[in-house]
Amino acid sequence: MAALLETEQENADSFFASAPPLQDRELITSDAQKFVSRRLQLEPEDKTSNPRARVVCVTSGGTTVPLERRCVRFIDNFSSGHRGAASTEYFLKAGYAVIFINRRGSAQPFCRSLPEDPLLTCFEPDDKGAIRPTATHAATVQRAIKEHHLAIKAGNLLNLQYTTLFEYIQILQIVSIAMNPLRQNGMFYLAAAVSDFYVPWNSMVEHKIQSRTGPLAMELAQVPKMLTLLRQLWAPLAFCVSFKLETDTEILIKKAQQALKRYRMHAVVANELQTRKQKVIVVTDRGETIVERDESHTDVEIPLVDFLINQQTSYINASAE
Ligand code: 9Z3
Repeated sequence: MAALLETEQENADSFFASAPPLQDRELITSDAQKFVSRRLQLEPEDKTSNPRARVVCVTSGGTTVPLERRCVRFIDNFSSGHRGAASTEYFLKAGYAVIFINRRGSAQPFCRSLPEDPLLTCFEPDDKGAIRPTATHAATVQRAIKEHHLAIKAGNLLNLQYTTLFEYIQILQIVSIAMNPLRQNGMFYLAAAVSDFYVPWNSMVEHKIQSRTGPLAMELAQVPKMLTLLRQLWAPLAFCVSFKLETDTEILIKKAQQALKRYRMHAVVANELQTRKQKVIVVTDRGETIVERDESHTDVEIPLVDFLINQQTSYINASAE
């Protein structure tokens, strides 16, 4: 394990050394630190079973991999951010504070049932030219706006956005280190679809790749496995949940079990691309638990978040013994 950590640390060091500097690094760091200290000061009576003492970092959406420094083209993936946005709502409902690290333009909490172009579809001018929600969408719009502002005003939701893989990893590191003082009351719920391959910044061309030079051959480097660093260095006592996505059901559970061991996760949520909205399998060191949405087709994130909250409670209680 020490050798693995050393290798991952070296890979990560070279990744961070060559990554373009994160814009607003100081602001993100101080926002994350302030958000965590507010929770630490809440001091609920019973810290072990009270979700109001807890903070979850939910990562959501897909990272882009730029192909040029002055980026015209990039590699992207399918993730819509629905899982992360829905889960954020259910964690907030359960009393958690949420740091929502999400891809710019991906699904947002409380806005999931709005149409794709909400501003133009949900609002219309009245006779006097004032803008009002349309009758069809008034209730949904009001709920979304109210719930969002309530969560922000109460200091329960911090929204941090990324686009590239470079931004994502740097923000995750900042947030993890800020969450370390929460100890077992911190949770990581890593639902973002993070690229496995990338073009290192120091080998990336500056300008738009020209098409007249013919077919393009590129070598992509492997993204360092940040889970090892998160678990061992950045926030070693936090409850850590990663996600495993496969399109081949045959290998899904095996890969999730491997991830559980290799990265010392507390739980790995295994999901298959086509059925991810109906069913997931949570792999822990006690075995596999199938979690499905109910007959009324509500979100699978309801039972999933509930299950993981209970797992974290057991983990906190076991650590207190
Ligand atoms: C997931 O598996 C998420 O559940 C989904 C959610 C991305 C499938 P949507 O955003 O979909 O609601 O459309 N996330 C993790 C995927 C991932 O990249 N995992 C890595 C892997 O499988 C491990 S960190 O190797």
